[in-house]
Amino acid sequence: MFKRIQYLDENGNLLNNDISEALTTSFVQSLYEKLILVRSFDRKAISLQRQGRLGTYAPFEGQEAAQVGSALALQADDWLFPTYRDHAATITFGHSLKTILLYWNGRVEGCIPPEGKKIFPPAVPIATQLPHATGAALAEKRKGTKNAAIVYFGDGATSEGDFHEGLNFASVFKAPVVFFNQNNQFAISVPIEKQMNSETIAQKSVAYSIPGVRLDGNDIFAVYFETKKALDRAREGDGPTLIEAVTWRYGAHTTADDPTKYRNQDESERKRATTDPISRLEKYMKNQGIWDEAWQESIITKATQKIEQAIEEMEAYPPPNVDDLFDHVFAVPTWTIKEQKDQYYEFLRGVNQ
Ligand SMILES: Cc1ncc(C[n+]2csc(CCOP(=O)(O)OP(=O)(O)O)c2C)c(N)n1
Ligand SMILES: [Mg+2]
Repeated sequence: MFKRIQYLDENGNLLNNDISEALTTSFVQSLYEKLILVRSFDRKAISLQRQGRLGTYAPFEGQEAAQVGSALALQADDWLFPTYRDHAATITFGHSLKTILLYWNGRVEGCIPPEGKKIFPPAVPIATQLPHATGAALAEKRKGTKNAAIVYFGDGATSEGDFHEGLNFASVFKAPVVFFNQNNQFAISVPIEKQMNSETIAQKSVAYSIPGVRLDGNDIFAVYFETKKALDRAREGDGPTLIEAVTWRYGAHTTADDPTKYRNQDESERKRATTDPISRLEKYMKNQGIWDEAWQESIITKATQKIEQAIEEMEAYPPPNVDDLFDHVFAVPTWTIKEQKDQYYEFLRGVNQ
């Protein structure tokens, strides 16, 4: 019913000639550069966590094209609602690497977007961000702007009530929001076939009479151009779209789990060999004669320098303020929060005696 759209096949062949004019050398090279930066960052973050320099971390390796391609389709005044796994998207839209590192170090500064950028803090309670995004989009519509919102969520999130409430409300009120699903086919250890009977996630759009798009999430061209179309529709007042980007996470759910306990990791390695989003773009670029090893080396070096500098800045921060743990939960703290805060200070006094 919903065919998976591809613009670029696994061998780097362009399947959609309508976009060839837009694929200038500088655009394609900038996509590749972004993919290299976020993958290098992701790998480094895992190693920092292993060294005890980050608290925990949720890797996205394998999902880079889905995140970079979609976030790149946004305009500067749009909204972005991420989950805990969407750092490649938030980096693409303007978050600094340092901010992401601060977040995973448990710092409140890790939730603050750059001046003027509407990036929400990562949502950890699954699917809660969908109604938020619908609300923000609706507010833009009421104000009469042409701004839209994009909201990221996983396959598991589509089994939550908030997913359905977000879509229903957006559909009824024609909110300018793009529901961007990354179907990495696992919700922690639960494979998609054990979680839902629906064949696709895109088909869930039918229930709300909104357009549904199923695409190859490892094909950065399909992701970028299809997301742009959906955002344009939203801006024109035609309402929301549900996009399902079919992808795979190559690694663990977070640094706290071991994927070999619930799936055969050989499958991930096989998928990497055939569907890796970066190799696919690289093949296309080689076919076009716009990729060579010296250039690749130079962008890897640039990415590494940027990452090392962000780590230095993150590690130079003064110790966090304990109050931050409690003070940002409610505008007016409840008695339970006050009690927990007092108890924690009492605990710290005991530790420091
Ligand atoms: C409301 C809620 N229930 C359960 C959890 C625990 N939990 C954290 S991640 C996760 C899986 C989510 O899977 P998916 O939506 O596919 O996103 P992915 O992690 O694959 O990116 C669950 C169940 C949670 N964070 N929030
Ligand atoms: Mg998932």
